[in-house]
Amino acid sequence: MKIYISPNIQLKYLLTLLINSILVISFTSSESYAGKTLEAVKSRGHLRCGVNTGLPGFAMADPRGIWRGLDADLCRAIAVATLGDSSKVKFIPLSAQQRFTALQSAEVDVLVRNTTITLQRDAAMGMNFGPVNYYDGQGFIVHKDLKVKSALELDGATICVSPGTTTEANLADYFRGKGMTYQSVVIESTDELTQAFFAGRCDCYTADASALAAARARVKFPHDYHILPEIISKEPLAPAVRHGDDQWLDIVSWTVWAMQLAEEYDINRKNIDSMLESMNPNVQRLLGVKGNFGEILGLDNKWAYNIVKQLGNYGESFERNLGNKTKLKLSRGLNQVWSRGGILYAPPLR
Ligand SMILES: N[C@@H](CCC(=O)N[C@@H](CS)C(=O)NCC(=O)O)C(=O)O
Repeated sequence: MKIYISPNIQLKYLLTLLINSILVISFTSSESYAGKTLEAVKSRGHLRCGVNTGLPGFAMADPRGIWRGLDADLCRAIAVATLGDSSKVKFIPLSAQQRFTALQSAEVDVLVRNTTITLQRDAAMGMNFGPVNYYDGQGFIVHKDLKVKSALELDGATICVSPGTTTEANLADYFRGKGMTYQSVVIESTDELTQAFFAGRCDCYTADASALAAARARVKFPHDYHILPEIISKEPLAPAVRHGDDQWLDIVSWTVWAMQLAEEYDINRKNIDSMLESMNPNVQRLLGVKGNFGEILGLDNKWAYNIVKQLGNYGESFERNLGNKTKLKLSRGLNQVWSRGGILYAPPLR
């Protein structure tokens, strides 16, 4: 297990960004990807999708080796859009620190790995982000024995945190802003990090709130742990692609939006064939009954129909992976279509 305790997180974070930026410049200047990703995926016959090494609800291989989760479903949806078949994906597990170089070196076609959009990542690291597929925020979890009720009581605490994440940087900002101190225990593998926390090596574990729910769902006595009320950051998680291939960004973006639009128009896996008869022009355009919207993207006109037929709409994927029937039991909150009180607002497909 690789553990180190770092008093100066901010410097280390900047150093990681600098190294990543140098790698980005060397990769992007030597190769141009314009329009090439779709061609590469088609000729290879499968999508290479960068995912988490194991985050329940988002991307995690089940005991049979089948990848499950909201992010895994988005990888499959992109495979359906481009190749017509949800099984044509190779899942590439990546740690937080590996993820950006894997995308830049074209080891993956797309990164769907609980990754927060930030200005640095967007503008200085050679990436473009598609639409958010999960609105998250950073929180803290503690053992109930600690009798801590608020993050403001964590002064001097030992905190488990993942390296190369916005989590690490937000933690430093939050504590500095409150005039509090902490000692971080930084471990690259999520599995080992959460094990270290549950074994009592840290007073507290900080991560995206969905990841805290996922971690708690994995322990024997989840009720021994308390997720503190403070959410200290915005973590809009979105798929990322390389700069320089606009068509590919459009495909990834409209794949996210197609699943959200299907939910907005009440199209699901069960009723989709009867929806082909719908008189609603929005439904007709989405399902390829009218227009050539797939073709405009470089895809089959039945791209969105195929996605929903094989995987369901966004809400179906959410419920299957994160909702009340899962161990995570996350509520829809912001991650609901706008017409039902959330902030998922897909643009018009016309
Ligand atoms: N959303 C944040 C955090 C993402 C993140 O990587 N979180 C950790 C904690 S759940 C993780 O997934 N670690 C797993 C790993 O690095 O393999 C980011 O984009 O920086």
